[in-house]
Amino acid sequence: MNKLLRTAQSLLFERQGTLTRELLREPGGFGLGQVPSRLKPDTTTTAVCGFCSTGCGLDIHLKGDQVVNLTPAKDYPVNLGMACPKGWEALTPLKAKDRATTPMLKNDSGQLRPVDWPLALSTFVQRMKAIQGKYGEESCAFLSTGQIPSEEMFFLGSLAKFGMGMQHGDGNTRQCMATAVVAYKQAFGFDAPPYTYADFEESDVLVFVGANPCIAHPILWERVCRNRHQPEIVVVDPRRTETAMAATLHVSLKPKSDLCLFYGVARALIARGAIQSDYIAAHTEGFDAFRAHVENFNEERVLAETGLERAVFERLVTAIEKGKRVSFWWTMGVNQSYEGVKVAQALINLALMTGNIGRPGTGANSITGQCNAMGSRLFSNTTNLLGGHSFEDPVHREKVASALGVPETRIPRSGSLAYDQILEQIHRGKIKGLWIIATNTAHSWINQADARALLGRLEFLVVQDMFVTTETAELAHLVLPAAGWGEKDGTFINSERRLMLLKKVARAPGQALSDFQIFRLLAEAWGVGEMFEKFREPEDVFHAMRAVSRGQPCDISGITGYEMIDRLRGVQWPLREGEAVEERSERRLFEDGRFFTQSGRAKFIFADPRPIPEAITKKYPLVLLTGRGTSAQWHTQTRTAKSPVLRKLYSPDPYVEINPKDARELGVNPGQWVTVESARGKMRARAHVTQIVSPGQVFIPMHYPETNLLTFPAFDEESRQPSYKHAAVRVLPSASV
Ligand SMILES: Nc1nc2c(c(=O)[nH]1)N[C@H]1C(S)=C(S)[C@@H](COP(=O)(O)OP(=O)(O)OC[C@H]3O[C@@H](n4cnc5c(=O)[nH]c(N)nc54)[C@H](O)[C@@H]3O)O[C@H]1N2
Ligand SMILES: Nc1nc2c(c(=O)[nH]1)N[C@H]1C(S)=C(S)[C@@H](COP(=O)(O)OP(=O)(O)OC[C@H]3O[C@@H](n4cnc5c(=O)[nH]c(N)nc54)[C@H](O)[C@@H]3O)O[C@H]1N2
Ligand code: SF4
Ligand SMILES: [Mo]
Repeated sequence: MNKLLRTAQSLLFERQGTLTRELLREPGGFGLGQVPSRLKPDTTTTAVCGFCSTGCGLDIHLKGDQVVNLTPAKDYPVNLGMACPKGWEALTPLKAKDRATTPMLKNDSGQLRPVDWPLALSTFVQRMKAIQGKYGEESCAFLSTGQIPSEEMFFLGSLAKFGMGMQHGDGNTRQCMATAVVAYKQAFGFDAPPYTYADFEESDVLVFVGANPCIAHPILWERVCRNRHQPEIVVVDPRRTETAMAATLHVSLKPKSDLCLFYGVARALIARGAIQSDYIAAHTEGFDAFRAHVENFNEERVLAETGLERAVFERLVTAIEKGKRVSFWWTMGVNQSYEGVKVAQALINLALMTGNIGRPGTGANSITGQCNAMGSRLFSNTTNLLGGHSFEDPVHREKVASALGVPETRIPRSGSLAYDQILEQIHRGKIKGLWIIATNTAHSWINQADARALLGRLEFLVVQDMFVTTETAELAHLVLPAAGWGEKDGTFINSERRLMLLKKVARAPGQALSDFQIFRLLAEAWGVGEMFEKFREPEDVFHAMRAVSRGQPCDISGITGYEMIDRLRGVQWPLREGEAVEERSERRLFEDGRFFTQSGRAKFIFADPRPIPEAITKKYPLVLLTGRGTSAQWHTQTRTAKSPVLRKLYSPDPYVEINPKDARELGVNPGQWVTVESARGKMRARAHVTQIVSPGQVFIPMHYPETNLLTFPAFDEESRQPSYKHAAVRVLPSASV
């Protein structure tokens, strides 16, 4: 028996060894290749940026086979020759000194030490399988990301679930887009952001809610600036952000009073007769109940709960009433709320009742965050089955199984636990092995002290990242070194549903491999190589994406391959087989008034506002808001902090925005170090005394690792998205941390 096992093992390792050697040698296609095989020397090639979901095209210039620099692509329909500072600096982090260049394994004294790939792979397999053997298959889970190509997400989600039997896997998209996903699915019948970027230019009224595009989507803001209709630009945000300053109307409401506000707006529009009854009758359902519901939100109530002046409220209503092409845009100020789904739906309701959908310059439009958030929504196989399908539906399971050639019995019969529930299962001792890919949980998750403690309790934590120095990698038992953007091929899907190519233009350092290659090696090592034999390179997976998407609202079967995406400068979904599309075209959804629900009608969905989970108290009298700080900082800063140019554009010290009135009362001077404390933790920050925040509020950017020591773990019940943008804190004028 032992002999048999040994033979089997050595065969496996032999195969794995050959494969590893093959992968490492393969020219260009993989990590250690010299010249990216598909690129000619001395050329310029266009690839999509790897930071935000805008999806700017970047022209990357090669001298010989070496990348020299990049410039924003002039003829790219998204960015029209523009890029923000992160885009210009996209190549810099690739050369950082702390890149993960070999697999690293924690030794007995708790230090991460370099090991070779065969040992890393066998350790992964042996330890995960041992945990599954002891506690059941569900005791191992994964957490992934909206920042790797769809092909890699697809491979990961298939390998982990169908191959390794991990039922649970979620991603940082939960922190970001889950609310919009649920809101769209319920109202439109599918997770389908309807717009195209031309809508920024064609609206005569743009309403931005909880969105700060000047900082978070600077090139989308450039598109707004190209609008020739002298639009009314409304910003609904408690803070007077850069975007609010540039707007024509700032609606500075009390944090988390959005639901009350938009129901009040709906009521006022109905009262003024400013609704499109024909549209409502032909294309929607549930309006009468909605009309009855919003009766409860009269102007007095709205003004009391939102803290707005009457004139501001009325101007907002009038703008929507008078607008011919009104578009509603929302981001994290909506999604990251304990009642975010209902706020998003309140915006959808406004668009539906005024007929502002399916026409140029209109829409209820959620802007995505990460470069491939939309890809992860459709193709990560986490809460949805691949291609926006349902795990619960046997017909869907059969379709996906046959498209992939995997046994239907390998497909779980329900979706995954959400991110917070996976952590909860770690807490309960039910999940013991965790594989984290391209997200930095120990910095970005809400109520971080708790999250770090939980990660520390795992029997086996694998972190697959470009860098060894991330807060999460430092907690890992095993680090798998990943190639980054610019070092691999694949596709991203941007906010307007456009599939675009990223390209391998540089080789990854040392032994680092693309996530795609790592998944292939792990599939072999796990013993399920044959199940994924067809996935030789990313484009093979792209064809699998086409196959599973067939017949879905996100059908991409008409996109024949990477060459077509490159030639047409990106292609928006849907594109069904046989459909034609022009180069640089822009398309929006719902132009025919038909939605993806069973009845074909969009739904009015609503609920009563709920109390704030952590209200301010005498001890913690200030509301903490968090979000993006500058256009030069990206999330947990593993990439952007590596650029000397970007570092010049933001404060190296954590800072807290505080209103002059509060600063005066607390005896805090501008620039002084203070302590910000919540019931869960505290941090040092410099006081940025500013009118950006109203009295009673403070704001700290999320880019500093301490910020999430303060946040309060409340979640939207329907979407399980964390409510990052409300916690009760106090500010102490001394820095006593
Ligand atoms: N430079 C840069 N750009 C980025 C990113 C980055 O890290 N850096 N990250 C990307 C990602 S993943 C995302 S998700 C997007 C996020 O993009 P945004 O959502 O635009 O950015 P945030 O700053 O998180 O939040 C937006 C605003 O919500 C407001 N807000 C807080 N509470 C409320 C409320 O109760 N009601 C309303 N109406 N507003 C509220 C905040 O004051 C803030 O100004 O940015 C993307 N772009
Ligand atoms: N307080 C507060 N917290 C927040 C938010 C907030 O507004 N307030 N916003 C939330 C939101 S919207 C988001 S999206 C999250 C973001 O949170 P995270 O996802 O944790 O942030 P990132 O810094 O983008 O982490 C990405 C990680 O992937 C690595 N990486 C980059 N490219 C690759 C690759 O190709 N392969 C691999 N394997 N690794 C790679 C990076 O080095 C980095 O460690 O933060 C959330 N946290
Ligand atoms: S706006 Fe977003 S996609 Fe465009 S260059 Fe900046 S980070 Fe990249
Ligand atoms: Mo995000």
